[in-house]
Amino acid sequence: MMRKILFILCSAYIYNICSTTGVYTNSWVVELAERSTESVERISRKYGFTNMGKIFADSNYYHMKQRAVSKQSFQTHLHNVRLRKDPVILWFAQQSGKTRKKRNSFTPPTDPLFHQQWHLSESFGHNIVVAWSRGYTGKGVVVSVLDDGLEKNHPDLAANYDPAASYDMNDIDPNPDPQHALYKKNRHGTRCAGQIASVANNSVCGVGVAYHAKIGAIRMLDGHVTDLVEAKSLIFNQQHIDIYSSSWGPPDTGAVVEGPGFLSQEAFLRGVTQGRGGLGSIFIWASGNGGANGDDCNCDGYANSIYTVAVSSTTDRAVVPSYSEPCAAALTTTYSGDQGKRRKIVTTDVHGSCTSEHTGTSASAPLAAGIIALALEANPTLTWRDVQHLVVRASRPANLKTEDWTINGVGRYVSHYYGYGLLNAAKLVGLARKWRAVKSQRMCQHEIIQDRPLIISSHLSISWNETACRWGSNHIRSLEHVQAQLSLLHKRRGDLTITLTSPSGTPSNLLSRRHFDRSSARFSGWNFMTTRCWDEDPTGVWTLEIRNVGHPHNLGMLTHLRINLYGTDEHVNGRRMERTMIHQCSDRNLDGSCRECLFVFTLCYTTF
Ligand SMILES: *[C@@H]1O[C@H](CO)[C@@H](O)[C@H](O)[C@H]1NC(C)=O
Ligand SMILES: *[C@@H]1O[C@H](CO)[C@@H](O)[C@H](O)[C@H]1NC(C)=O
Ligand SMILES: [Ca+2]
Ligand SMILES: [Ca+2]
Ligand SMILES: [Ca+2]
Ligand SMILES: [Ca+2]
Repeated sequence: MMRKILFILCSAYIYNICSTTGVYTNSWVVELAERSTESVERISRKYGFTNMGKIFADSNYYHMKQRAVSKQSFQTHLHNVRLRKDPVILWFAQQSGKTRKKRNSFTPPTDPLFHQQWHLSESFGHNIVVAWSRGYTGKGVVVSVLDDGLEKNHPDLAANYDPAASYDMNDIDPNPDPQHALYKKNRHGTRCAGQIASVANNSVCGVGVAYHAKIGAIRMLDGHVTDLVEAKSLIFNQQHIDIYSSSWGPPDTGAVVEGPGFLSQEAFLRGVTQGRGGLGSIFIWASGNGGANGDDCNCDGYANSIYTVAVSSTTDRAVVPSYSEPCAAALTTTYSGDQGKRRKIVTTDVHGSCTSEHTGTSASAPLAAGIIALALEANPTLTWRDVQHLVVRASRPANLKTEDWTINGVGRYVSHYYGYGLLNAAKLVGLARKWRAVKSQRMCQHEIIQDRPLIISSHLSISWNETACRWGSNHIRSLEHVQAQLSLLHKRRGDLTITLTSPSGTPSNLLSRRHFDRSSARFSGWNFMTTRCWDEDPTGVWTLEIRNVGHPHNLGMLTHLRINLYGTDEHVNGRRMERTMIHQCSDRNLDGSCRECLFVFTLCYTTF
């Protein structure tokens, strides 16, 4: 009984069933003692078989189909007990599917620059080739790059170009082709698009991570970027586009605190609630290139939005690149370029060419978008929050170097520079297939400091005992995002650091010192966000600490602190893993349909 329930849970997402392997079928082969037509008919009637004919013309072996038995059954049918006792039946065998693992026949793409795409190669740990060899290449998934345009006739992009995923918000026309000025080459969007979905095996450049995905672009950075332009871009054709890849944001000077305006906030909200038929648009975001300016991506309201997946970078040497900025909102990491003459990313470029010079967190977001496209192919029913849960689970510290790795309250390594680490494509698609959707999002909100302003001198520490709305309908057992909404004033904003520590002892640097931020402007209800407590139980004592690490005579005032806990009442990390049986497509046709399908025992989440 339990097994059957497990089967239903786990097969809920399976949409290709083509053959039976590893389970008993409704076919029997029966050897009869008598050869007459009458005796064959009699046996058929007696056991509810349909006679499908002889196996070998010169034998008494008959193929019988049992109508009353469901096509795939976990146990040899009770019928077999009766068949065994029948004197007319000499021998029989209920046919069971056998596991025939297809030999791994994957051949790497033949594109001339593929061997230079080091970030795709197996030795660099994104495990993209493994995901490809399992048949996931982005088929049926639509990605759009929000940038400075896309050269839609580029020989390595044209075949995957999707006009329905494209628009020109700068010139208000459907053609997103980049416009070049003498002083400004608008090549960024074309480079990012190539990372995601440049065509495989066409003798041009290299390949995209999701080389069978559809790719479009919203040209929106080459003009006045207004709240309206951003909002229209973020919700453009949201029932068609699955993933929006954005490698832009407020200036990375290390002195700016800025986020989406009124309309863009609405667009994000409508994206996650209405996009993809209500499953939610997937917004992938570059965490920012302000590393050299000491910037912190928690001062970037796009990267630190709960609706975006903030992607950080590492290099081929697995070190933090100089441009990379840390923050508690970072979720995952992909490869990008290193400085100077060191290796960068090989992709498409404008004027039909290829480049080996693409870099920055700008290059990391599209790479993550491509990898997540593979996961959406593996399981198109994932919600925007499921995707974040899977990214947390499929990111690994690997060999990424930083002093900043911490183990959080549920035993995961997490870093302000890398989020949960290097995104593993094979792991991501594997988990995506088995993942059971998380319950709808809850928010538990508490006012901590409201009408008793506190002076910030050198160190201000505030602790509170969080009940996580235990007795209400918003009780949260497993955290997703946590926001600390702060209003404060300080003589020199950049001298402040803010740390939030969870009951499990996980520290999140909500704000690091920003040397270039000399402003005395206030944080006015700014949402600092952390993803570092993902899956932790929020119940217990939290501590928020504000430090002035600059001149001790500079004072400040904290006027408001509100805490927003997001998550569900499910103990998500405690979902039991059970062995169970699912169908798995081991080989696909070019149109995405399943050519060869396996029934395999695999680990699966259960509700028990
Ligand atoms: C690319 O070409 C090779 C060699 O012809 C082939 O084995 C492989 O399957 C092709 N890959 C794709 C993605 O078309
Ligand atoms: C926090 O509150 C809970 C429930 O009221 C209580 O059991 C626990 O002892 C409190 N912890 C502290 C440190 O005050
Ligand atoms: Ca145009
Ligand atoms: Ca190519
Ligand atoms: Ca920044
Ligand atoms: Ca985010």
